[in-house]
Amino acid sequence: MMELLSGNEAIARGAYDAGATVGVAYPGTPSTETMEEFATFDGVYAEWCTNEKVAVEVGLGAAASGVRVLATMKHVGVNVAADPLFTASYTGVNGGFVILAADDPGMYSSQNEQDSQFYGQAALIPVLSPSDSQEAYDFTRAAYEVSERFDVPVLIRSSVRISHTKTRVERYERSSYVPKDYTSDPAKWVMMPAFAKPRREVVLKRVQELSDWVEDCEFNRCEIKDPSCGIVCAGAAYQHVKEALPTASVFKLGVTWPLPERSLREFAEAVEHLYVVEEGSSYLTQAVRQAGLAVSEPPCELSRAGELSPQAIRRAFGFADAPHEAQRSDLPTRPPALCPGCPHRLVFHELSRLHAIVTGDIGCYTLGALPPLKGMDTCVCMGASVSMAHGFELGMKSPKRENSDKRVRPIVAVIGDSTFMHSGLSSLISTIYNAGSGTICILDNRTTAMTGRQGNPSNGITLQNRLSHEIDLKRL
Ligand SMILES: Cc1ncc(C[n+]2csc(CCOP(=O)(O)OP(=O)(O)O)c2C)c(N)n1
Repeated sequence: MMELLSGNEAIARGAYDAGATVGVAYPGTPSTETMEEFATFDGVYAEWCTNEKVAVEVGLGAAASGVRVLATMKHVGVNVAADPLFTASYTGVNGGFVILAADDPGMYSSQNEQDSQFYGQAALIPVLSPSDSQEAYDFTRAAYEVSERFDVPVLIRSSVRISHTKTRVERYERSSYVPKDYTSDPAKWVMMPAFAKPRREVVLKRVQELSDWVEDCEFNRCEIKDPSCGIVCAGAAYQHVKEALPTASVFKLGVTWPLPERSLREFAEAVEHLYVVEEGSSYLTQAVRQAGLAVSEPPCELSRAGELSPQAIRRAFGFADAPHEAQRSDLPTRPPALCPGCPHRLVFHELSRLHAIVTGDIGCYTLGALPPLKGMDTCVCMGASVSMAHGFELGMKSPKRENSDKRVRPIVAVIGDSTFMHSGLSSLISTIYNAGSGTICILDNRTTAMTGRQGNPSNGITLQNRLSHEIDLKRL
């Protein structure tokens, strides 16, 4: 059956067709639609968790019990989930556990750029990097086999171009997966030092097994054309390379950790110059160099900032022409703005008038930082408004500041309802515990607006519209 699917939809279908029955996520661009799609399938359970750490822990529990699980998040969500993720590499899984990390090079809707492949390398869990929706489907489906065969969570690393572009996908029969049995095994699951030390040996042995497996893995392929120029690439970068340098030889990686070092060495021997083209980081370049291969630099440097494009690659490789660029620059820019009539405007207006130091947070309301409101001093990561307000309070109370009139500016944290539940709550508890006295404004618009109006604990609307509790913010 052939369908036109976005990478996100393809990942959801891949998981479903692999027999996954539990989905856990916290929304975040560009990953959000994946779980929204998965939640619509027959016979699955899916939920928004309060944050990504919780999602990975719920997912790990479900996988431990023996079912196949999909967890989805954006790249910064992986930072939040990193704690359970690194130790899940030690415990392993039981039912297959696949985690989508959707990166946002170009920062279309993010506070930073990160390459999630580093997480796979650091946590020693395999990373599959699809370059179109068919691969997103195929890799996700196969990731469950990999997860169970090597008893390890598997990371699917996508990026905005893959997540949101629709390409053709051929689907296969849904697997008739039967959940595995669960038997208590503290030596595998209770990660205190006495048990974690032997598990470390298991992890290291697994790295060797994965390194053997990846050499013959069908997700990597070598396309030999012009032997003077060989390019190693993966994900969206592969599509850009094919368009920009159609005659180049290409080693296309589907698995980006661990690397198929022997196969890469053979490719390097078959080409005169070996290059790595990648987006937003030097992860792959470093990894290929670590494998002992000499990587050449293109004539002009490829920027590590922003999204890659065929034009940028052509320029880096010394071609003067840059197709499509003129059309691009004709497009008007459309900076985001608070919706007309948004009640939060007044909050920022008032805070500006009070000349408050406003520690902000992430959500629609971050736009209150822009003119004409200009009502925000900081915005770093989800939850940081509350803890940074406490930090400002500590700094402003400093005795060295005795004669400064700056100390009289009120300090106010501004945070949305979903963001408060995500991680503002633990900051609030810390502030109260430490006798902080700042003001916190929870901008409760009864929804997670920024990512498309998902439910959250303070409005009590769950992903699959189950009967639920609504947390009372005032009482809390
Ligand atoms: C760790 C992390 N996860 C997810 C996101 C994506 N994200 C940014 S703000 C936000 C929620 C915003 O909802 P809310 O706080 O209710 O504010 P609103 O947009 O409704 O004003 C989400 C999911 C992120 N930036 N960082």
